Amino acid sequence: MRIKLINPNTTASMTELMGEAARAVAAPGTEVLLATSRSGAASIEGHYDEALSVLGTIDEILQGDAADAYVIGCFGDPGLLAAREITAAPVIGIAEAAMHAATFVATSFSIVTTLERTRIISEQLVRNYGMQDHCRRVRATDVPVLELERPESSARAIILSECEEALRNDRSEAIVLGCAGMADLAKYLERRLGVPVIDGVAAAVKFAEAIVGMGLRTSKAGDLAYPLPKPYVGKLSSYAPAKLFPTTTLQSAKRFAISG
Ligand code: 2AL
Repeated sequence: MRIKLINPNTTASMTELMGEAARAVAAPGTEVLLATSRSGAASIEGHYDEALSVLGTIDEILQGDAADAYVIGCFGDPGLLAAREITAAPVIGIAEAAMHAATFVATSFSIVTTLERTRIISEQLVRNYGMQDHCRRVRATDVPVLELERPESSARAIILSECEEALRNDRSEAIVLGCAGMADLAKYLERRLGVPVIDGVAAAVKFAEAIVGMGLRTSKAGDLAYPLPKPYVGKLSSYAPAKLFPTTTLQSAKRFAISG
């Protein structure tokens, strides 16, 4: 099967790092296609970065490369539900995948993320995904996303120390890494900490394989139906659903709107 791993930020070196983590866990029959967003921010560290990243992700999904599933490789899961609307192929976000994976191997976990402002985004996701009973705490390290890339940075030591704090003080039994750019740290941290450390990129790829393997597709019976046809104007006029999807596809969306 073909899984397209989309990095919603525009830093290609981070896509490569995520690709290594993905390919390390992918089954022999899985081809991981890598895509770096062609529009938007170099790193995603806030609501504005997230909102503007969504078009780049949509462009990659509409590329037409016949992927069996898509992974959105940013811990805010930006545009996840919009992405699920525009394709029937499963779309997995790394934050949702990581939190679910954590619950299979531990009763409780802490998320260790980058900046304070992204901590707040992660806390919103914990609530959205109903993980309040499992996630004991989200911890920020104040490490900017692109700092994770610099070999000479102290990011690794800072993250290790924050994970140790989490295990000491949060009553957590596992760590969820709160940034795709931390994918290469999971095994190192696991060895140092002695508890499961979950990288969402790996988790999302394995869940994508499982969902595709079960023959599941995204439901089009509700809010994840294809977008309703209507005019779009201005800079986004080319994103009008009628310009992107065949009439038959859009008719299924209309049917839901009428009966639903
Ligand atoms: C992220 C991430 O995973 N990639 C990115 O650019 N920003 N998330 C985060 N919490 O820092």
